[in-house]
Amino acid sequence: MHDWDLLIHNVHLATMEHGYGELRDAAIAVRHGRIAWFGPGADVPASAMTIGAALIDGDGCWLTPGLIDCHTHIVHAGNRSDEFEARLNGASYEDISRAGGGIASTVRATRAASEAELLRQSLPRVLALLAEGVTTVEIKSGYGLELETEAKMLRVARAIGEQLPVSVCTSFLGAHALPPEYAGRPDDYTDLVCSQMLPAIAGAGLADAVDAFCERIGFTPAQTQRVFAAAQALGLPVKLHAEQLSDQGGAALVASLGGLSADHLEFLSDDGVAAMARHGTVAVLLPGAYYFLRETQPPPVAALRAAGVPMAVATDCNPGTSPMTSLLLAMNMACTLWRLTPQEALAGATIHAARALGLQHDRGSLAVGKRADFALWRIARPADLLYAIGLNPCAGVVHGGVWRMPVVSLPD
Ligand code: DI6
Ligand code: FE
Repeated sequence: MHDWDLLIHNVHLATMEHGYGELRDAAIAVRHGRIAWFGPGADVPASAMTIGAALIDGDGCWLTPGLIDCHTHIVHAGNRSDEFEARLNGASYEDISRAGGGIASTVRATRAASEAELLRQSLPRVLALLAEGVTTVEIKSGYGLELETEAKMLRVARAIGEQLPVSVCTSFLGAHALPPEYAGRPDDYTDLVCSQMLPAIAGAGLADAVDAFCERIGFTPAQTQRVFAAAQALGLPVKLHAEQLSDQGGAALVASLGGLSADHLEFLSDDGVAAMARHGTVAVLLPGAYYFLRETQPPPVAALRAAGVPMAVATDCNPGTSPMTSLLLAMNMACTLWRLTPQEALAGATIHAARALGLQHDRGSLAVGKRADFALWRIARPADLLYAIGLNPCAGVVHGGVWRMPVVSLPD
């Protein structure tokens, strides 16, 4: 009768539909990698407990949708701990960048690394995310700034999704910074991104979306708009690093184009909030970079909330401004630094993070028909996930209907 493949019983569910969507003493069933049924444990037919389905006793754990880290630069070579140390010993940002440091040093290292080496260096960071219940991760390019290395980064991102139990969404971020070869010629580099890099990346199926860094030290709104026009002509959705260091009107730009998300947003204006609300653009909040850079201007969380803009939370894992591989820590920071409620922060790493990737119909909450991506937690209540710092209560993960223990080791 019930041809379920997997039944997890003796769990409390946080469906993340309508707040936490708490359902205590429940069970959830999977068929063909999708949620087939969930409900009170008492409603599970006795036959389902004895035939067919693999049965997992959740032992009173909480079960949430698998976590989604919707903004990372997790594929890169090398790190910048030398600069971290130099700055704490008194060097200025200028000293470091005159010495060829900053983003340029990651670009050099990433260009120099072989594809296998880039994968080898990136996998442990992804494993750290997976240990905390992440089942979907977005990965950007942007440390190549020329076609070959941008493509290499995105191939490595795809390989991560093939080698580890995680779904990977890729974003082409060719317009991340000006490569040294194009110093002083940002419009020429923008032309290259639009007319050569983007078509080649899209043609190879390497990008699920296109991102850019709209900032005084990045690309102007006009240049960003050209990149987006090229992306949309190729049928790719757009998203933007917007208003991280100054208000460039980037959020309103990406919103007006029907983009998926505007990310960072510390300097977002009231007009930007209104534009995002009007177009249903997700605000992706990245407290790791704010913390690491010791920024003082928080994003306008109260205004975003009042306007009904969905807020996601992500790690922004990158070597320069957020060397962080803990989504639980990012969620805690969003609560502590920016006053998200625990329920908002958990929604930010599940249902709203799914929306930021255009996947809200497929994952991000517990609903019949959605992907069976779950995290099991040994906690007493959902707020425990947001409250504890450095404790990992993940007791198990289901990815695409397949159960595993939270810790995964490196592939051979
Ligand atoms: N914003 C950031 O914070 C990072 N990229 C971006 O667009 C910085 C990347 C780096 O410094 O390596
Ligand atoms: Fe970023």
